[in-house]
Amino acid sequence: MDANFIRFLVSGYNVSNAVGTLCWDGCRLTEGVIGECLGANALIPAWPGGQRGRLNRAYFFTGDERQLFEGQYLPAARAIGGPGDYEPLERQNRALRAQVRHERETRHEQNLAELEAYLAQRRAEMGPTEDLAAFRPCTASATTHTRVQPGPHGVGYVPAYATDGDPRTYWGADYAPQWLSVDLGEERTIGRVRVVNYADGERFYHYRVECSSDDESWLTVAEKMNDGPATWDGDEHLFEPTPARYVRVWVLHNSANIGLHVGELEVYAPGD
Ligand SMILES: [Ca+2]
Repeated sequence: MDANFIRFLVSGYNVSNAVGTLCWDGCRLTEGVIGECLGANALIPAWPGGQRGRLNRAYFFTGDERQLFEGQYLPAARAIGGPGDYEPLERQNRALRAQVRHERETRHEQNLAELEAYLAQRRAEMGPTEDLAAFRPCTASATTHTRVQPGPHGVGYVPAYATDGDPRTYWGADYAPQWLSVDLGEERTIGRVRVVNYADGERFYHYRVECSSDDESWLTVAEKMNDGPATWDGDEHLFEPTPARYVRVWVLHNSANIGLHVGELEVYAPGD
């Protein structure tokens, strides 16, 4: 394959996106293309299987894939007669890439605004609640966000979904263990938590619930280590009255896949 064409290919968003499209179609890239792409600091898009070029260099075109690739994308290369043609194309493609990045950032800001509006609406709909964790700020060890599954508002399965009062919106992170923590705002005495994961009728989760007054030393107050299937009602745990400002769920296992999920984390005072 012509080296100039590969440089042209990886310099332009549209054309390198086309490579991504081919990847989604099950295409694999040759060692040479991977090397050129990495040399040009171009991202090789992830495709089913979740691999990226830097992690796995063993991609090769089959005969059909090569035919598809050359049939669809080599015509673009014919616009290049030499280095003099390549440079303006590269400038144009970099400008395109900058525009796409700008549009993506703008969209991200819009999505964040939609998430905030959604949370405000949920809060208004729910009204007063005994749940000390409701709409309190959450943090987490990680958050799942992929272009394939960008979450309800396009910004990932963010921690805020764990305290929005809807079990079916959830925080998510991949590869156990992961934690989600809610800040109650001040130290409270608590005696009951309810944890909802994600329910499909079969899968089960293992998790541990801890609380802390200083976000540093933690006391385990509840756990679920049995293999009972997760439900949308979740699991309720009663324990001795305990002072806590922070309540944290370590999700240790999901029997169905690599995702760890908390749909709701509710926290109550003893007797509530
Ligand atoms: Ca939720």
